[in-house]
This record gives sequence, structure tokens and C-alpha cells, in this order.
Amino acid sequence: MQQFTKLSDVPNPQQLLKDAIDFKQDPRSQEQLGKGKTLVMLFFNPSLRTRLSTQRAALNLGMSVISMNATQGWNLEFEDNVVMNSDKAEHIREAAAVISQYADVIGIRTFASLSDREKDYRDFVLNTFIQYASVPVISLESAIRHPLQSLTDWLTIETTKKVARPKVVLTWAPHPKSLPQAVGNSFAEWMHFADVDLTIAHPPGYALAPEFMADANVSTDQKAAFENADYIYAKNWSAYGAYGQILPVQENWTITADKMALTNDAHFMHCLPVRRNVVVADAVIDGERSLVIEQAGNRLFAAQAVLGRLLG
Ligand code: SN0
Repeated sequence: MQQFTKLSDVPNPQQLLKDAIDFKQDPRSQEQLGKGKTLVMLFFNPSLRTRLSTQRAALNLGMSVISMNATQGWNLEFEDNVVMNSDKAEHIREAAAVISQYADVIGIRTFASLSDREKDYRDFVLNTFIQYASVPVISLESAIRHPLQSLTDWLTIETTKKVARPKVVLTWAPHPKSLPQAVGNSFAEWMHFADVDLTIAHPPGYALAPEFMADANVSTDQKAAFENADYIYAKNWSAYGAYGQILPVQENWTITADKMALTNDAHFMHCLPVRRNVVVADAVIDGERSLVIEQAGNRLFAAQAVLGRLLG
């Protein structure tokens, strides 16, 4: 594997899932693999799980880790042919090449702008960085995808499912802020590949980008979508069509115990961080079908599997 930014970067996703399952059973099984190697992580946006789990994953493989908030460094210019006489002190051409001198693997987090859809959907910041980096790059969530989260979600479903092909519902949920589509996009991308029956439920106007909706059952009726569901995966995203906007929504899309009662005793999943009693009611996230803490724990094994393949 040369890089990890999307499903199609992975030559054998089933093998990667198996690696993650193996690491979940024995996290210390490959303590020598990363000896003498360094992971550098660069954060253009906040992180809790991704930062700590990826660092811990690297340590479990014997790597050294350096992480940096990009805001602590120089303000970077990403455009070409610019006269750099304003607030940007360093060009990405030098920055990415220089970081590559210090790293064997680089992780980058860069959220969507939510203002320029064309640029976001080219994954401009991530791909420009990769263009000038000379070592493998892992996406720690980019403008349009969060593949470490999606591999984690697949691992979580595979290790808890009671039927061969569970019904999985990705449901939009309310949020006070305008959030990226990355987690929803990426979850859909990986679930299309996984052996699940995927439904995407969203209010009118909240369809994901067409390339991520392909093949899924789609419903704008949340309660109907919940029927017979084995997994409810909640996530807010801002509109793709009216790009980055929060649209008025008629019904209440918060995940409540009443709605969970419509399902086939479904597990509740969310990538976190989550706004309690906006996205999901306390009774659901604190209930016994909630997987959110195990799911976050699985971030470690997904990151270990990915780092392992990039090193191996
Ligand atoms: C990010 C997102 O892409 O939705 C990261 C999720 C892993 N979430 C947020 O930015 C939540 C921010 C908030 O204020 O609730």
C-alpha cells in the first residue's frame, strides 16, 4: 500500500480488515515492525480520537511519533505562481518535501472549507500535500473522506454482527454547526464494499455527493428506514447541493429511544464527538446497544493495520 486516503488505495481491503481483527486480539504482536521509523502527524484541524489512537497505534508497532498542529508552523501557501508578499510565509512545495525528510509516514488532517465545493471535492489540500511529499501519506480526515474511521466502523460491525448481512442505516441527524460530509461519504464508500445492506436516510436537500450515494437504498423517511435495521449509524453533515449550508428540516431527526424501538434491536454507532440530545438522546448513547466507546477503541486497531501495511 502506497498511501491511505480512500478505499481504492487499499489493494486488499479484506486483508486490511483481517489485520485489524488480529491487532484487536493482540495489539503487541508486531512491536518490532516500526522500529527506527517515525510517524509525523500534521493537524490543520482539531482532533482527539484520531490523534491519540494513531499515535498509540504507531507506538504499539515500535515507531516514534511527532505530531504538530499546523497552526503552530508557518502559514502555508498552496497555490502556484503566487507572489508570496502577504501572510503566507512558506509554500507547500517546500513544507511537504521538508517534512518528508523527517518522516517515514506522514498523517494529515484537513477539513473541508465548506465554501468551495469544487476545491473540497478535489481534496485539494490533501492531494497537493501528497504531490510534494516523498513518503506515504495517511489521511487523518480530509475534505471529503475519513478512511481510518470507516475501516474502524467496518471492524466494529464485523466483530459485533449477529447476521451474515446486517441492515445498516446511515442516518443524518441535526447539529447546530455546519459540518463536513467526510464521515458520511467515507462510511458509504466502505459500506458499499462491505457485506451489508446499506440504507442512507436523510431529510430532503441532504443527499450526499452522487459518487457516494451510488447503490445505496435512500430514504427521506427516517422511521421507515429504521425498520429491521441492525445498526443505526448517526452523523450530521451540511448540505452538498446548497453546499455547506444548514437547511430547514421539518421533522425531528434526533435519534431517540422511541425511534430505536422501531429497529431490529439495532446497535447505535457514531464516530464522536457527538452533541448529546441534539444528535442522539442520552438514553440511546448511554444504552446497552450503544457501541460508541468500543467503536472509538477500535480506532487503534484500524490505525495499526494501516500503519502496518504502509511499513510492511
Ligand atoms: C468533524 C466532522 O467531520 O464532522 C470530525 C468528526 C470525526 N466533527 C466536528 O467538527 C464536530 C464539531 C462540533 O462542534 O460538534
